[in-house]
Amino acid sequence: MTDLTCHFLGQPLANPLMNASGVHCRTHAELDTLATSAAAAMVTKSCTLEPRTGNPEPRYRSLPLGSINSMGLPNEGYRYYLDYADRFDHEQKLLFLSISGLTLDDNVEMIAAIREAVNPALLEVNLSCPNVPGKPQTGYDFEAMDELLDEVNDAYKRPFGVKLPPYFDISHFDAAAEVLNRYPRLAFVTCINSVGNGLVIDPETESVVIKPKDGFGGLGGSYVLPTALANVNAFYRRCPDKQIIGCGGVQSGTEAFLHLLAGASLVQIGTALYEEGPAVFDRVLGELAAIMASKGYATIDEFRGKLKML
Ligand code: RRO
Repeated sequence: MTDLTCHFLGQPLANPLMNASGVHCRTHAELDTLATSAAAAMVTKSCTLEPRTGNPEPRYRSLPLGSINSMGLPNEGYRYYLDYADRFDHEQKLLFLSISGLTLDDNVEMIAAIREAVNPALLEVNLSCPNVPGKPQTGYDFEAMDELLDEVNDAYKRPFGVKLPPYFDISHFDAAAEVLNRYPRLAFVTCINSVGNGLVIDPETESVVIKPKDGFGGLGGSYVLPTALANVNAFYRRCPDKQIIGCGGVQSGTEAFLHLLAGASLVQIGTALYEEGPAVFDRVLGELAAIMASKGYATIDEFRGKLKML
């Protein structure tokens, strides 16, 4: 029998799968369908202080190798997700609450309210929304990132995590990890958010395919798998006291296996969940179990983080 159980921050979980923030997690109804899915954990849509309708449509497009989006942080406001977390059955699944304040003060205000809540949801601070016009990604400004983490660390006394943008240079992996490692209570790192500001052009219509930001948007799906694996492994190596959540390009058991091999403790599904709905978790878990069985692995710990070098 293949055992898919794992641990996250000391908590046992039935399997390592969860949704990627933004997909199937904006409304209570969507969150409820995740709650009844085979995923062992789930995360809410990144939220702001007040509700937002987001960018004009079309703002998401499925593509042969993935997706492009410029949603613009549509969400119901943090109180809505906090309310969900307060009423959630935390025995059933691990719940993450993702926040993405438009300013440092907004983040601090949301954290102050979350701090008072009694529910055990895990806080994730999104440092990497690529789609709000005029708002650069905090994760690409190491000084701003340090300032924000310093505030979060002061305001919030429980373990928390961050969602990072993809990095593309070894010096940036080093610099980001150095900042993250200043904060021992920063217990997990989610890699990666979408690859920001891609441009997809339809040759037939000679047009961009999404409306906001002149067609520029975040890429997900197969386009980003090698970048996601690189970031997971880079932070797995550099942040030995933190757990890594892998996100990017998972559409079957094979990519989930690769994320685990690169060092991820949990694995998120975004574009494939959008395309297939929550049944994707059953399929990917079955495929992952079959891969493990074919390789003679009885547990995830036998191969997690054990990527081989040449
Ligand atoms: O809402 C979005 O446009 C969005 C967000 Br907050 C994010 O973190 N990543 C993304 O691809 N889209």
